[in-house]
Amino acid sequence: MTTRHDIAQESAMEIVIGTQKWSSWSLRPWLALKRTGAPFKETLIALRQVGVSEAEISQHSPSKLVPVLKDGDLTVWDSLAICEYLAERFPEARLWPADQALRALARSAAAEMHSGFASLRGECPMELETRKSVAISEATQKDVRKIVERWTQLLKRSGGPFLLGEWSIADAFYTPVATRFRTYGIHLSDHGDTGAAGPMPSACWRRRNSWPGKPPPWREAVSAARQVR
Ligand SMILES: N[C@@H](CCC(=O)N[C@@H](CS)C(=O)NCC(=O)O)C(=O)O
Repeated sequence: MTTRHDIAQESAMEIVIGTQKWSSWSLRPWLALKRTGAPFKETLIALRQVGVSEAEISQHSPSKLVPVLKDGDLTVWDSLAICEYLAERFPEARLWPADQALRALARSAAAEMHSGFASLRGECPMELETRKSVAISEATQKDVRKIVERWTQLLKRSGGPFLLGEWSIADAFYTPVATRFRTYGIHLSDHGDTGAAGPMPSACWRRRNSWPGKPPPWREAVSAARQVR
């Protein structure tokens, strides 16, 4: 009998993403998918084009938002749900930490990013190719301080080099944040980072040859995640 899983195995997965320099939600599961090492097709939708993107996204996505993952006849939408699916589908990739306590912390941090930090996200959208200095509001400063606290807590607990030790979905969730700090010239030392937790945030994935094929703008995102402070 052919199972749903067998069908999914037969064809490469497809991830539908938005313009790479802007779509922080797309970047997160894309990094997780890369980390699995599985082959996949990438479908890019140009965002910020009135009327065009919505019609195009609707063809792929029940939520009318990107990212979306297609695996055989299964469509999974929403960045966190996609990452969870990939973690189950590719257990050997260890997208969540093996240790139960670290896994719970990784999930807490990823969920906190997924549902929070609205002021930072609204005021400092991901703009990979841009550099500008902005005066951030008190609410955004609060978000930045909270992120510094979170990274410090996690790095101290895990010992690094990534937030929970080995690279995990939590790192994928904070990589776009690191790019925002660089884009907007936000220095973490102005927001409570004392350096005590070591290099911050290591919210990236350093394996060599991570980027087969055309060099994506997201290479810049990963390099930013190594350098904030
Ligand atoms: N909660 C969703 C948010 C997805 C989202 O807001 N995606 C944006 C792009 S980053 C989008 O599709 N916008 C539609 C548009 O710009 O037309 C997730 O985590 O995947």
